[in-house]
This record gives sequence, structure tokens and C-alpha cells, in this order.
Amino acid sequence: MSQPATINAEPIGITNLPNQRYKIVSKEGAAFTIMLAGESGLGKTTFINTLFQTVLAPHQDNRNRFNKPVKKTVEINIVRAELEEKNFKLRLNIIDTPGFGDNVNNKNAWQPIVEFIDAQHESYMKQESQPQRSLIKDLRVHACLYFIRPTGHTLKPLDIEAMKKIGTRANLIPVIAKADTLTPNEMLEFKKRIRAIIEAQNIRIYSPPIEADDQAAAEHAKQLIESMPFAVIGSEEDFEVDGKMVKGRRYPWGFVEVENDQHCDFRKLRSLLLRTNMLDLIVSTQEIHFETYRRLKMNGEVNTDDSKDTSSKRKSAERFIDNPEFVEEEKRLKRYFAEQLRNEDQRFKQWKQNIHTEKNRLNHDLANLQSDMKKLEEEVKVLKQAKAHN
Ligand SMILES: Nc1nc2c(ncn2[C@@H]2O[C@H](COP(=O)(O)OP(=O)(O)OP(=O)(O)O)[C@@H](O)[C@H]2O)c(=O)[nH]1
Ligand SMILES: [Mg+2]
Repeated sequence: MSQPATINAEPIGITNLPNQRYKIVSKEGAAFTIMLAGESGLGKTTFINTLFQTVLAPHQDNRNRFNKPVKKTVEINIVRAELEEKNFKLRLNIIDTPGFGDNVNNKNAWQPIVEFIDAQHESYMKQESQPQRSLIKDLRVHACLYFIRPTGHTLKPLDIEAMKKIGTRANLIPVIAKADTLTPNEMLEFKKRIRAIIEAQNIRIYSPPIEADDQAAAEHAKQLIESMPFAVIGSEEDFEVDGKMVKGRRYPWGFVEVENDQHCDFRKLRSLLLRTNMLDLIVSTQEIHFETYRRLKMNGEVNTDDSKDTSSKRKSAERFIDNPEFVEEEKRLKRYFAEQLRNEDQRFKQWKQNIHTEKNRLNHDLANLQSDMKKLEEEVKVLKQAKAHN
């Protein structure tokens, strides 16, 4: 892997991260891995560059079978970048995958993606026991954005299958690509239909936790859940609107803005990924997806050497994941970690309160000292005057 790029774009808000769950984020900052998946040409590479306001994932120059140049991603491309805002560091990994759907037979087109996710769990598991944690290479996928073609109709069987497979291994976030190609009503209908399919097909998607003791955060999480699947617009071009440069796409009939909530859900998705839910994505990857992988592995139910999905072992692993017992266990784990996080928050609030009390006490002491000093100065003055008279 090459040296990580340093992003010098406008602040994108990662400094809010320590406020989420400061404790889990170590002094070195956080490491966060986002994966992009879905059919070819839906704007995956463009989206990454829009999200980070820079050409972070270059479009690869390739040629199609007619020898025409095309900017397609042809292999899994790992981009590393470091972001720093107000002393908070984020080590970012972007896994940009080649879109599928171009082949005559697209069956199992999702396989390289699923294998990549599994391989990262496997690699982390092997490294875990080594003594020097700083040497661990961790590319476990914390969020997989799955791009859906904005047909306005329904989900393809390939999408359903791919999402099912990904959802059992990583935090799956479905995204409707190129939101500018559907009218607002078409988009509403399309979203409704996709949500119904996700439910009917038992596709596991990431759901932001609703915090019981923080009303504003709970409201925000509810809004995010209602917006799923997020409709996004990507653009690598800036246009001037009312004297301000904004990202968007220009059409003969008008202009669509990436960061306008009336036009798409880009801001909500960015907030989920980089501000409000980054830590939950990291923690749930560790506690749910990685732990599940480890458990299946221990039970001998995952065999990473199998390249074919027809393997009976993999089938039994999937049966395990669909098992109500597993679902119960997952719920229990989620409740447990939500509880842990709440306790952490409580401890932090208490600690803040103690500091506040201590500060008040010190201020009070300081005021007393100052007043004592003033009195002493007065006394010295009086004594000096008395001495002068004598
Ligand atoms: N209308 C519209 N076009 C978009 C949007 N995002 C990207 N595009 C265009 O779609 C084309 C494909 O974009 P890419 O970002 O290369 O798509 P990709 O998903 O990475 O494609 P593969 O690498 O082949 O998988 C480009 O011409 C983009 O300018 C969008 O939100 N709306
Ligand atoms: Mg691409």
C-alpha cells in the first residue's frame, strides 16, 4: 500500500467524533474503513471524492472491449488517507470496489466483496494474539455502502443476494445512487418499495441506535432511520450559486445541490458516517460482526479457503446467522453495549461535574487569597504612612 494521502479540504466535522464516545477513541485517533459496493457506473468513486471534498479515489483509466477509454474501477482499490481537525486524527481506509453487472453471468458477482470482508476478519483474528498491537493491520470494514440503481422500480435479484451476504458480515448501508435522476415523488415511492423488500427478504441493514437518555440524539437517529435507504448525489465539480461555491450537477432545467436536504440525503449520510455514528459503526463491527465471525470460525463453520459459495460449511454458517438464537444473541449484545456506552457517558458527565465543582472551589479560594492580599497591601500602606510621619 502506498503512503496515506493527507486531506487538506474544508473541515468536514470529524472533530465531533470525540464528543460521541471520547473514551474508545485512543490518543492516536480513530481508524475507520468504508467500503463501496454495487453495480458499475453508479457513482461510487465519485461519491467518495464528494464526501471528502477532494479526488481521494482517482477514477482508473481503462478501455472497454471497443477500445474506448472508460473511467471504471477494475480492481479492489484501497485508498488510505489521514485527516486531522483540531488535533483529532482520523486514519481512513476506503475500499473502492469494481462495480458488478457487466458480465454475461453476474451470478456471485458479490463474491470478491464478501471474501474481502471475511479475509479482513480472518487476518485480524490471526494478528490479535501478537504482542505489539501497534503493528496490527486492521482493514475490517466498518461500513459498506451498497449503491442501488435509481430505476424507480424494484431491487434486482443480484442486489438482494449481494445485500443479504454483505449484511451478515458488515454494517450494510443501502444507498440510492444518482438521486438527481428521480423526481421527489418517484424517490419516495422507490424508497418505500426498497424498505419493504429489505424487510421481506430479511436483509440486515445498519440501524443507528436510539439513545434513551439523549433526546436530541434519539431524534437524529430516528431521522436517519426514516431516510434509509439514503438517496445521494455525487459530484466532483463546484459551481457558483449566489456568490458561493457549491458542489452539484447542472442541467439545462436547473441545478441540483449535493448538500441540499431538499435534493438528496447526502448530508444525513455524511453525518452518520463521519459525525454521529462513526464510533457505533466501529464498535458494532468489533462486537457483532467480528465476534460472529470468530464464533463461527471456532465452531468450524467458516472455511476461508473455500472459494465457492456452494460450500456446505458456508451454507451452515449462513444458517447459523439466520438462526433466531443468533438474532437473540445479537440483540442481547447490542443491549449490553448500549448499556456500557450509557455508563461511560454517565461517568463522563460525573467527571465533568466534579471538574466544574473543583473549578468553582479554586476560584473561590483564589478570590479569598486576592482579598487577603489586598488587605495586607492596605496594612503595608498604613504602616508605611505611619513610619513616614515618625
Ligand atoms: N447524474 C448523476 N451522475 C453521477 C452521479 N455520481 C456520479 N455520476 C456520474 O456517473 C458516472 C460513473 O461514476 P463513477 O463514480 O465512476 O461510478 P462507479 O460506481 O465508481 O463505477 P465503476 O468504477 O465502474 O464501478 C460518471 O460519469 C459520474 O460523473 C450522480 O449523483 N448523479
Ligand atoms: Mg469506481
